[in-house]
Amino acid sequence: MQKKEDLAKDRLLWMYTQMLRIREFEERIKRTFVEHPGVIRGHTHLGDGAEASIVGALATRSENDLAMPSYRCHGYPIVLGTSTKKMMAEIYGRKDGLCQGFGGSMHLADPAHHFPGTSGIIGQAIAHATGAALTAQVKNTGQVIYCFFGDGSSKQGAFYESLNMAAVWKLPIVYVLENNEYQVYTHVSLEDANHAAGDPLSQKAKAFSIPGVTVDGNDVLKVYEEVGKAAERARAGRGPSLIESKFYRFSAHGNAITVPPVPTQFPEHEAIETYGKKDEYAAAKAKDPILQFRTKLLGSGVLSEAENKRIEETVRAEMEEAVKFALASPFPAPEEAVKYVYA
Ligand SMILES: Cc1ncc(C[n+]2csc(CCOP(=O)(O)OP(=O)(O)O)c2C)c(N)n1
Ligand SMILES: [Mg+2]
Repeated sequence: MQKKEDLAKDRLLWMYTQMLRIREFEERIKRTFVEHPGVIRGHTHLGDGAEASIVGALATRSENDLAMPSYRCHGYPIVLGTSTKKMMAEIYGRKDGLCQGFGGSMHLADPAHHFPGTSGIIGQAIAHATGAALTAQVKNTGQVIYCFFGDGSSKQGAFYESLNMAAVWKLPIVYVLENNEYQVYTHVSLEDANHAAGDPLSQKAKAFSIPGVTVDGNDVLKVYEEVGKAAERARAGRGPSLIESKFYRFSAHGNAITVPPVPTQFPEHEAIETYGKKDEYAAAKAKDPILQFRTKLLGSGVLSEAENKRIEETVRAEMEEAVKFALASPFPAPEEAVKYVYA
């Protein structure tokens, strides 16, 4: 893996573009709730705010490494190369979706692009990813598994059992604890509701004698650096690490607006307004990971204003196409409902 100082211009621009693609994809889903009410059914959890954390981590992958996140999962396959048309169609519940419309937002899967699947049962994806790391070790595939989960999920029993097993067997896995400050509506801090004991949460690594670091999850290059070290360690057969990546969840916990009255504006601040934390939200927005990276790239001459405009337009056009594709796709036939049910 290259040092962050040595990353070539095209790699930096690739990272920036992936961050924009994730943001725009999520923005299009928000707009869907307003522009095409009733089209998205069931819960949808958005990952805006996590762009630097996701891209910084996945930029350290080798070709066959797997990414295994939790249910807030749209950003990862976008970076891995999954078709955003198929993703959008899946979230719209359509036949041309990634999982023929049966999985929806929480259960995207694309094994061909190193994205085996996700789980709506929080914490369980940690166990699944640990199992995948055991497979990689037993079969000697050379793969590293990138496991992502939230601050809330880090309290689950599966977290402790999995990290214990991975540490004992030195499994090739990197645990990325995404501390976005919230578990549904409950804040992580000690002063507030205190849902998760321990600060920083990365100190949980000490219990397993594995490296544990906390990183600014709004800084894509810092995430790249720390996750990169952990991935190299895993690949060298030295076992797992725990990286706590700290950023902010810009959207409400989840969205499921399927019945009238339809809002005229997406309730972006829903969670924040529930708590009356507009200042907290504004402070987090000032540290927006995309804004920070863009400023850095413009300042260092890696990106020009003209090139930025071109990238933004390309990304917008891609997601516009994804929405059109999804809307044009039919629903699966009712008789297909039991097709993939085995028990
Ligand atoms: C086992 C289980 N318990 C409770 C829930 C309900 N639930 C859904 S998301 C969530 C909080 C997850 O918080 P976190 O792990 O921080 O992830 P984030 O939503 O912030 O990405 C809970 C409790 C669930 N899905 N599964
Ligand atoms: Mg959280």
